[in-house]
Amino acid sequence: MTDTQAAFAQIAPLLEGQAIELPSWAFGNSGTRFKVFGTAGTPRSVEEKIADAATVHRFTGLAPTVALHIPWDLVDDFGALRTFATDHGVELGTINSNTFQDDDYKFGALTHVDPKIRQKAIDHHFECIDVMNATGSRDLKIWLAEGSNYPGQADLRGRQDRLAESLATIYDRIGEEQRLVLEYKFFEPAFYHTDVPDWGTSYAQVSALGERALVCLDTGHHAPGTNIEFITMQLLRLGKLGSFDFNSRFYADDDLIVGAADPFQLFRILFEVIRGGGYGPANPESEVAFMLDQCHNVEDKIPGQIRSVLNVQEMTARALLVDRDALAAAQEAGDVLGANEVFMDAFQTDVRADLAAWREERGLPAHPMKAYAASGHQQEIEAARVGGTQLSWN
Ligand code: AOS
Ligand code: ZN
Ligand code: ZN
Repeated sequence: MTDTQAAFAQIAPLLEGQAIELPSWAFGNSGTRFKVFGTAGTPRSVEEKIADAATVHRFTGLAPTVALHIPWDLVDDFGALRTFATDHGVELGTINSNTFQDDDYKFGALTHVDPKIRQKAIDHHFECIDVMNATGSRDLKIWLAEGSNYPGQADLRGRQDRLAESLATIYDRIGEEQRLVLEYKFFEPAFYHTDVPDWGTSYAQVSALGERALVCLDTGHHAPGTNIEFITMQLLRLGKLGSFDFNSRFYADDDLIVGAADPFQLFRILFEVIRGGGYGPANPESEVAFMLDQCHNVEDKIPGQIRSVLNVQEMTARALLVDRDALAAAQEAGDVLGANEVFMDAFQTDVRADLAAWREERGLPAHPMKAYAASGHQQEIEAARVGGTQLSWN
């Protein structure tokens, strides 16, 4: 046994039960404001999106739940959809609300100056909570596209106060076992100010609500150079990290495959999650949800999602490999380069062969990407899904 194999054997039990939620919209066609390219085999119904998420889970064992977006995934009977998902081996997860595609929300939804429009946006969240009750979902995720484009356009303080009031009304409606997670994003679609631009604002808003209101950290929603692992640490320290929307970015909110742009950043974030007690399988009492929030513009969607969950698993394994005792000793001794070396040793450990063996022991394909390519599944869905209208991410 090599040193790496021995170290991997130690952390292997902690990989058991890792769960990464898939976004239903990742299976739809998506693109930029310039062009949305169609991809053969793209789902034409919510059921086909769920079937695709179930395929990702079948090949990886890592994705037991799928998040829905309302109204994109609106169906008549959510109880039946829940049964459909269970029959395919997955559960329905987080419900995402949508207040960004209605003309009434041009100048805001939960922050709007007009109480009738605010009430309409609140009612939409009530509808999402009804969906959660039918699907058995725990989390209501709120991302708001609200803000302004020009200095002086809006009363920043008034909007923050109205937001607090609207969120309190929504929070009052969620059940004892349910949670509200508030996502922040520093810009887009508004470019001058955003009403929930940063973790501090989200933290202030959810703290005013209560224990079951938490922050959602989307890794693509920060200015370049932001130390996201620091935010991760701080939110865990404050007991307010509810969930991650994982993806990666080079420039803006790119929604690219997690770990693709900066694997080291993903490693650093996951190290802080583990160190802060937020990693579920290692700390069953922890409830930080790992979700993906991605779009696959030019690559096939199922393998895109398989690659994503594997990237998270691989970086989790590497982050678990950090020799915490040696790290603490070096930190306490002021051994700058020694501490850095302990950290980098874990990051630079190649765990791919060990993970392949680990999967095989559990009846999973050793190499899920290769297994999917060889399975013929992509060709099957491309041949079967003709006619009808392919869904796009929104
Ligand atoms: C938007 O930028 C956010 O990341 C949200 O999580 C959003 O709901 C999701 O991207 C689907 O549009
Ligand atoms: Zn997001
Ligand atoms: Zn985003």
